[in-house]
Amino acid sequence: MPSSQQPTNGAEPAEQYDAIVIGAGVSGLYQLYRLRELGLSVRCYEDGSGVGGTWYWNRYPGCRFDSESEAYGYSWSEELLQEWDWKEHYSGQPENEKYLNYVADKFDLRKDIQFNARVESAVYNEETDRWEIALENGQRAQAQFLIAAVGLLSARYTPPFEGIESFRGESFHTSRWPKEKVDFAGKRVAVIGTGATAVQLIPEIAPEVGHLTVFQRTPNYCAPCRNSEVTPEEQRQWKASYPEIHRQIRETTVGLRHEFDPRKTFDVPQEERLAFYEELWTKPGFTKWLSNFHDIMTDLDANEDFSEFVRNKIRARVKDPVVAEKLVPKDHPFGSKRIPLETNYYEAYNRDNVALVDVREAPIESITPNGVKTTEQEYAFDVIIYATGFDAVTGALTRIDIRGQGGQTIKDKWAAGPRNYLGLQSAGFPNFFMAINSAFCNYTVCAESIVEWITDCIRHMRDKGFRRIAPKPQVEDAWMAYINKVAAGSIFTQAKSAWFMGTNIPGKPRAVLLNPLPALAYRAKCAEAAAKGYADFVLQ
Ligand code: NA7
Repeated sequence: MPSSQQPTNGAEPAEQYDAIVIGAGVSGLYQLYRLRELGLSVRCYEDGSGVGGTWYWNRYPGCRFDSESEAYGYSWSEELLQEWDWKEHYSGQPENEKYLNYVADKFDLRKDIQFNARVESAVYNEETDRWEIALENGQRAQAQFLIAAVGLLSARYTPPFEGIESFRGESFHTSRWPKEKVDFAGKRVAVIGTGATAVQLIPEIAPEVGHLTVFQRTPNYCAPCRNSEVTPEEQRQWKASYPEIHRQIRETTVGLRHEFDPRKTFDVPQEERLAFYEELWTKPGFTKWLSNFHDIMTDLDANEDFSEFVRNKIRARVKDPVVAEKLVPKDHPFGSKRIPLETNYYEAYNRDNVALVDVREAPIESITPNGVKTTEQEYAFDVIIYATGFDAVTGALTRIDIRGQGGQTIKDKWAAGPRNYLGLQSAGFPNFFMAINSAFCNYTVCAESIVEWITDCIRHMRDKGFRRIAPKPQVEDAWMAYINKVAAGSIFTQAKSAWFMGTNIPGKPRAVLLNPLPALAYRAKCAEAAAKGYADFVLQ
């Protein structure tokens, strides 16, 4: 049980814990489990009314994994692995939310989670070495350790269109989708955005709506998902080979069951290359990206060879050549923005009730009481869906008033882009950890290793009697320089607008938000930092 500290101003006493975890998604649930296992008193605060994080909030039609289901589930409980049956190879949101609820129940995690609890501020008290947390409802709590498991894509972004509040119909952001089914029958619907979310949503609702208008700014290279049901035999095979599956995904570049081909694109003769591309294209999931020639991520000419292959695949699927050309990406290399996986996405544009508006030709000027007004015309709608993405990685942190030593806020410190060491801690913010998987890596496998690193670090501090830990500023500077150098050598930095670089949000500083290191190399750096006795950190 937590203890309480009596305030002097008559307010409710602040609850006392060893550790506070913000967020009950994939990382937060596991962090809670591991810290509790360590014997700490832990409180988890979750904004939603249930567990699941991404899989709680993003309940729009068509939402599903882009990772293989058997590679996404937690790897740390053999019992859980044996009990859970994935129904589809790329499991849908309802199942994913069910899975995380199952985990919460199985490990009795709910008793330490407070739902509908949004953390407003977190202030480090240098005298007590404790974090003082305030929730939006006025409740307060204190803990030695604060772990933000707030997700890398959780701070939703809605463009500040003029007149947005005036719209008389219904409007939704895809990441705050209602729990009740939205009735689209016969309605005039707008979707703004064509990222991974919209690409999953559009083909699901197109047959249901009266008319759908898609407002596209940047077309993407969308690749077929090729989802299918898991057969009993596949299920049996997975359950018999999880240790092997997990060994494999811990060794691949991005923690999935794909690995880049060691050959260089132009070392392979053209005919053989095309046959290889065709073969990749028939395979499910990210195979076309992550089992491709390795130099497509570093060599622009190699990348262009495959980009053109994908463009032709798009052209072949869209009947109207004018629409097809609008859907073909030409201003960024394949993989410099997240590759959406799709099922019947391009075919949606062959329907009579679906229209595409290129907002680069005619930008959206405003939202009106009736609909959307571009520089060319006004469109009337009953429903507007904002599939406009997230203030990725940093947004969920800078929206909380987090203050470290000397009262410095994370927002001020990161005004020109995030500054951290290993993505785990930021100098000047002792005992504050970020359990956010911003590595270019399958969510769960990397999230688990991050949670385990934080847990080991806290164990080390308690064993050795340290009260605070924070990275040395010069180590943080060197890490940031290193990450930027690695990113500069990849195609990550090439897209005009991508959440990888924060360039999807007007005014957000352009910075490397997604760690460009291969997952194995990133985890090795984290392990090395611990193995040298946390020498890169100030321990007091
Ligand atoms: P994304 O991938 O950031 O996509 C957001 C979309 O919204 C994208 O097409 C944007 O165009 C578009 N957008 C943003 N602002 C505007 C304005 N002002 N006008 C028109 N269109 C706009 O978010 P998602 O939710 O699809 O996916 C996020 C991640 O979730 C995904 O990568 C997966 O990892 C899971 P842009 O491309 O910026 O030109």
